[in-house]
Amino acid sequence: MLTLSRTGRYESLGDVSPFIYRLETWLRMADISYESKLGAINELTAQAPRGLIPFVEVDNETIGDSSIIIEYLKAKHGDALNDERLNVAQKSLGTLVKTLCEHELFYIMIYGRWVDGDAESFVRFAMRDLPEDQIAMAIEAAKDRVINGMLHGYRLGRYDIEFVRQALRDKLDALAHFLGDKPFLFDDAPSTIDAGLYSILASFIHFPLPNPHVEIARSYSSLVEYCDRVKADLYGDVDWQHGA
Ligand SMILES: N[C@@H](CCC(=O)N[C@@H](CS)C(=O)NCC(=O)O)C(=O)O
Repeated sequence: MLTLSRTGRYESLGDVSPFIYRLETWLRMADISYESKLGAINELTAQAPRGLIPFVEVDNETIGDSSIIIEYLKAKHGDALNDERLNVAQKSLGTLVKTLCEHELFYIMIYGRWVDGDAESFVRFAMRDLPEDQIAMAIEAAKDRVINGMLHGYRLGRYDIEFVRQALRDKLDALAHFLGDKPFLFDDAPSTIDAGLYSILASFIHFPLPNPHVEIARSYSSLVEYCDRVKADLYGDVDWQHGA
């Protein structure tokens, strides 16, 4: 049995980490069974190969990185989503969409949660198990690591909020264009690219704390329908209010 370490559901959000949610979504799309081990985000990153989540335990090995894990499982179980049906143009678009989702949109999402939104509420929400006397210190430490470290390093943190909001609109315009009115990015069945597309879009659209990025994303009706449909199809068994 494969064990997936997750941070757990948070109201309407699948996981605080869009990369964990990407992998979990892919496992569900591919119908590969798994058991979950829940942990706080800092505990999980401390155990993870490269310090990055997700990681899984499978075949007596610990494997990290959602893409490496998916490739491992495809080699083991076969191409359950039939990614090989895609032609060269579709595969090339898939590479671009994957990069957009895992890099630009990921950092824009971080900016939305930490700079454009209320970072303190987010930290309280994500670290809800932390005792109250440790919260203030955790908030300061997390802000320093994320805003001064990660966002400054990626360069997005050096831009003002309107610049980043427009960057988000540009990315969502492009994704809504390529999705069109199809059920999934390429046709009427999910591919591996849809797992990542869904997980990052849902990280905005299904994010339970309002912030301007969430509002922008929710104004794209086709993207909202896509996220709601994938969630209903794949996560129908989850009790979103109480489910872990
Ligand atoms: N390419 C990796 C990216 C994973 C990643 O960036 N995970 C974030 C959480 S969403 C993380 O572990 N961040 C910890 C850090 O940056 O120190 C994958 O696909 O798994």
